[in-house]
Amino acid sequence: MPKRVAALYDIHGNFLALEAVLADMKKFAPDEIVIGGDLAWGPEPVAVMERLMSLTGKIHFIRGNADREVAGRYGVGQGLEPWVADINLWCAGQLSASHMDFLGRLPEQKVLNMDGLGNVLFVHGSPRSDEESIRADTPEVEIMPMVKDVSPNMIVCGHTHIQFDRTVAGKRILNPGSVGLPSGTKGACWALIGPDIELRVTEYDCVAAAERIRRSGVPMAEDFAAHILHPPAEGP
Ligand SMILES: [Mn+2]
Repeated sequence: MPKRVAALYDIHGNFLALEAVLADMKKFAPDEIVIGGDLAWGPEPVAVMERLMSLTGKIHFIRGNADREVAGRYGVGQGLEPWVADINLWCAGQLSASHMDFLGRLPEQKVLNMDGLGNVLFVHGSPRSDEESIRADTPEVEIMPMVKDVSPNMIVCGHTHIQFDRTVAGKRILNPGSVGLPSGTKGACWALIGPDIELRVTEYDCVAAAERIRRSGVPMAEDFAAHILHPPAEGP
């Protein structure tokens, strides 16, 4: 059987969305899982970290910008917008030393050899930055310098929270979308990779998720809840 990998990106502390994807994923029995960064920054950092750190099997974690920022306790002094910093420091305050240590040690990239697809590079933002955006409509001329030193023919990236699958600048570039804070889609977005590519949207109880978010104590809880219930068209 060809290897099949589940790619779960941008969970952003949405515990019920993560649970829904993990349950849906079981049906496909993927051989390996890639958790593509931005794990904890959001309404339920502790529950999400506990769940992720207890997963068994072949799990590869890569680091998102938000993981770097939470682990480093970034605030406005490190360049975060005030509202991002509020949430960031609240998350850092919720997490245990072992959660913070885990986030602080994540590698930036992972390469997996996939039957039929060759080597696949997993990153959070772009191959050269965890906070650089590649979108469905990013012009080829902008993408070319981001991928020029990449040897794999396929790149999986996240960060912008909207699914796409496009071939540009000589690379197939896939964004699995966001598990916890998707834009343009209601549900929890992820991807199954190998040998085909399947962009999936797992429906879950967004009303229950919004209720948990309101009780979480996270700053801007109402905005998180509104995002889950009525996803904006545009990604971050
Ligand atoms: Mn990100």
